[in-house]
Amino acid sequence: MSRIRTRLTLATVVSAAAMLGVAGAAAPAHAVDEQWHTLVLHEDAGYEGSVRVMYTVVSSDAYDRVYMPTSSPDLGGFSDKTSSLTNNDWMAWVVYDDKQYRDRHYCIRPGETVPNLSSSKWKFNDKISSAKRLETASCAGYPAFYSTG
Ligand SMILES: [Ca+2]
Repeated sequence: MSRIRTRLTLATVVSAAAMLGVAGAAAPAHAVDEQWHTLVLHEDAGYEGSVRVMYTVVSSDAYDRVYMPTSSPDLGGFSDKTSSLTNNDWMAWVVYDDKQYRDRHYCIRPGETVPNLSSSKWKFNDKISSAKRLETASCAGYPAFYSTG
């Protein structure tokens, strides 16, 4: 498991938020830019609406935060809400219709984005209830949103 040491300043937080257009999103006010290097679930198509970022803070103080991208077997209040997603992580992720990594699922590789899950290709809008981080950048046999070409 990778551990990422981060250092933030107010300037980097503000610029990252401005770049990502998340000033009004559900992310915590003290969100750090580096946390976006993980899987990001968006409530609306086109990467709009509130977001759920898949990470756990390992430790933090006023200036430093150590976090790890982290799987979730139950998205709780964000379950059945995701309409678009972005994988900013270095590893692939698998998103599942049911909690506990069950039922229909798709894999998203590092750098890939899915702008609208209601596409007839997947019919996966408002379905995702759990998300698992793989230990590879490839989809390793899981069905993927996109073919590798
Ligand atoms: Ca579901």
